[in-house]
Amino acid sequence: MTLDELKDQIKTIQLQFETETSAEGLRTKYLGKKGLFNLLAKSIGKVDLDSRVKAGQQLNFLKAYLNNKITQKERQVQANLPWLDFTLPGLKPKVGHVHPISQAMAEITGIFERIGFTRVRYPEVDWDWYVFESLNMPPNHPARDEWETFFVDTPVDQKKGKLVLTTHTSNGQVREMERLGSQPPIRMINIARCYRRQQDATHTQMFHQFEGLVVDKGINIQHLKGTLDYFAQEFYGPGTKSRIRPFHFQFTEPSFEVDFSCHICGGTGQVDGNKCKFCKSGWHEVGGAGMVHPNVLKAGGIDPEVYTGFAFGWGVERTYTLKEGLNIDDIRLLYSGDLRFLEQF
Ligand code: FA5
Repeated sequence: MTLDELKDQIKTIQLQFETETSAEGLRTKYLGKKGLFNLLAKSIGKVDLDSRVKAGQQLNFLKAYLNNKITQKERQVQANLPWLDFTLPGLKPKVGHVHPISQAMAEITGIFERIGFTRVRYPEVDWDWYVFESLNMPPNHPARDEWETFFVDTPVDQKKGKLVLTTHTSNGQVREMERLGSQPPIRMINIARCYRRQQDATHTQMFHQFEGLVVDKGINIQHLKGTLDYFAQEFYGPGTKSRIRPFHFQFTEPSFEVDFSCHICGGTGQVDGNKCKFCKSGWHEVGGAGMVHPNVLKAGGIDPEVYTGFAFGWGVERTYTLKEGLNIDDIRLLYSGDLRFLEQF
């Protein structure tokens, strides 16, 4: 190669560079390891010996030229970038939190675990046997009507009947007896989703219940009442009382409805001489309870002549929304997915 030919090639590279419109990738294209400059520099060995020094100078000139031009272009790009103030405080990413009902379930679990209950979980789609029949509600029993049940359209099991969406957590009672090989003592707290065909300010189609079950020798109503009072004080605060009223459930005998005293009026039903607007009577109903029916113990393989037990089942949403300061008058809000509501918890 002659010196003139080398100069021509240098010129061609310069002309090519002048047509570049963007600064992006220029350094690699022209000055990179496999860039145009290096390709040309390799051909210096082909230049006549007496012109090599000059050829080297020409190449150095090209390198400096490219370096300057590329730096200029890069600076132009930087100058056009929007102004960035690195001293400004950063944007905080939104941080989520545990849903209020999950918080309530964790708190309820803790309260019962402190007095020796074990948290368990049982299927939320379960057999008719566990949801109704083993709980002393044979097929076609009118008491079943109270549980507005969603049935699952699947083949019926010969022994356990239809599959249903669990209407209450009481399906865990006989399951827990089976899990422990029908060997008391039993101290279970079962918290799960339940489903009923209901929808208004105090009912949702999907809700949660927590179910307590205690079975042992000599268990009586005093143990139930003591447990209710303990829970009332732990969950709602000191001074909260529990009250049981006669009721009917097929799976407990005797059966009760459970109320807790209202934190606004302290259970009196009166505020400054007027009816308490929050409770209207001094008490809030939260759920049901009772002494486990002998037929239920038998269904779980436990001898009712030797063992007795108590059970209770309450709505988590109902229990939670009665907490002081919450003032949630429509439990559907909890499942509305509305962040303006949820972010307050
Ligand atoms: C029962 O479900 C019984 N299994 C409770 C029980 C367990 C009694 C063990 C005896 C022994 P009940 O249908 O009353 O009972 O429901 C209990 C509570 O669940 C209600 O007081 C209410 O707080 C809650 N609950 C019931 N249906 C809904 C619903 N659709 N939406 C929200 N909460 C509900």
